[in-house]
Amino acid sequence: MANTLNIQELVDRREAYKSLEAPFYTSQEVLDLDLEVIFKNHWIFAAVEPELPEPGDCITVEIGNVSVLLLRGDDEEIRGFHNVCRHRGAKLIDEKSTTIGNIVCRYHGWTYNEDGELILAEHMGKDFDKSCHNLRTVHVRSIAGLIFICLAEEPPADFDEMATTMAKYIAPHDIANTKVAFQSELIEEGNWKLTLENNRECYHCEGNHPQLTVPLSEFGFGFSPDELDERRSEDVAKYAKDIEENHARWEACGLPSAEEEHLADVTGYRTMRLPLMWEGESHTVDTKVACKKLLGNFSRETTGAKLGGLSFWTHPNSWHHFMSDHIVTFSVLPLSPGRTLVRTTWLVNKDAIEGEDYNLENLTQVWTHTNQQDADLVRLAQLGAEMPGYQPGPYSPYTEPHVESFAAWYIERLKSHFAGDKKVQVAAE
Ligand code: 3BY
Ligand code: FES
Ligand code: FE
Repeated sequence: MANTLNIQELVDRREAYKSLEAPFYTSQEVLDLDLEVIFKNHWIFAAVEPELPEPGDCITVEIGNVSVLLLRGDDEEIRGFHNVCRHRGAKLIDEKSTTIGNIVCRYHGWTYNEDGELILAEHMGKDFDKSCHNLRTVHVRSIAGLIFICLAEEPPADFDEMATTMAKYIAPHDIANTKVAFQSELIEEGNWKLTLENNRECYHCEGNHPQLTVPLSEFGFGFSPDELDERRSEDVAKYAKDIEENHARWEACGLPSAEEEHLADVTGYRTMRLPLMWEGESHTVDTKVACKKLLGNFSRETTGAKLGGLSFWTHPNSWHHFMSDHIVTFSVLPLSPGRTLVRTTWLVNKDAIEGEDYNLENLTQVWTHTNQQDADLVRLAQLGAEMPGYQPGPYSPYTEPHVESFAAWYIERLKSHFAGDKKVQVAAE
């Protein structure tokens, strides 16, 4: 008799501060549940507004078996729809990115306007009610240019709190006046949760990320008390002072910088602006800005270029780094139990000219290399999770607390689902 996996039992017996049991990383049943409970019922980071800068610009985002069409209308608003025709269900927009007038289905020509209303359907007879066949909408919210979508009928309401807080942190980087300098799509050979867990710690950074010479420095200081010799204690104290002084300076420039941690919320997130090492201007190999034209109102004369790195991490699928000259955003989408898409987007001032103001190689190399190195680590973690020798192992309380926050959040969301929480409804198919 085939073994059936009791996911609820695995959820209930999960031990805090330990990695998850193997089926969470390897099983198709768990991935199906993740897609339903996590990805269809939470706010998912999907894109940045500069990916669709003009009215008529349209992009598609695939979440599991759902394709979402995002379209900027003449009123500049971005709307989201299920990318499925209401006639016989053909996929409407097949491209990743295009520019359209109305949404016209290629199959029999049904045509929808930018509000998703069916405005043309030939040969359906005079009694046919077009208004019953509008596109199904998807919730879309932009936080100062970061586009989040939610496939649930009733999305988690605490998004508003994150949006209010984060708009203040992000707005000075002025995403509206940026352009996409580069976008990469990397398929990691591992479960999406391994990608997220890997992102939530820098325990692995020293040994694996030679290009990350502008470390997200806080991660370098996860010493346990017995490891704090005199030299390390001095470094830690110096870094704390550095943060304090920089925060005061940045706040005076109108840049919110203090840590906000809401990792146990349904819409869980964390943010903080951190100093960068050495010259400390940006995420580049020489740590200087990659783009001469800074973002927003930043300038060498007023704010200076040393504005640290504002990091923003969200459950379940994103992280972002905002510097004085460029922004890097990462979106994680599961493809199968052992394959995950990581989409990385680099934004620079929209007036910056490639070759003159920035060099693409210099702009992208830290994260291109770091992503590749992370992909290789995730691949190894997946290979291990698939072996009979795998057992959940302990997280470091000093360097992996945010891995625990992510795992605990995930388990809590599944518990909530099993408890029948109305806010997390699995769509009845
Ligand atoms: O990009 C990040 O936020 C994480 C943190 C440290 C490791 N990884 C690079
Ligand atoms: Fe779209 Fe027929 S399936 S018009
Ligand atoms: Fe890494």
